[in-house]
Amino acid sequence: MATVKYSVPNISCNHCVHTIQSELSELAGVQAVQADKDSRVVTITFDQPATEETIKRLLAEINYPAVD
Ligand SMILES: [Cu+2]
Repeated sequence: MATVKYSVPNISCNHCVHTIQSELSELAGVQAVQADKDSRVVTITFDQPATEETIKRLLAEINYPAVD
């Protein structure tokens, strides 16, 4: 199990937070997702088969690309 934090500058409102949390939660292996509107940071706890790569790919696909 790993936890990562990504800066996601496109987060602008609670709708963004909801979208990110619901989309990422459906990715196999993701255990927990916390998106913060004020800091624009997404914290994700995950296990296999999810990887940083699949998480980042999904974020990019839904128009919330992560910045390292
Ligand atoms: Cu929004």
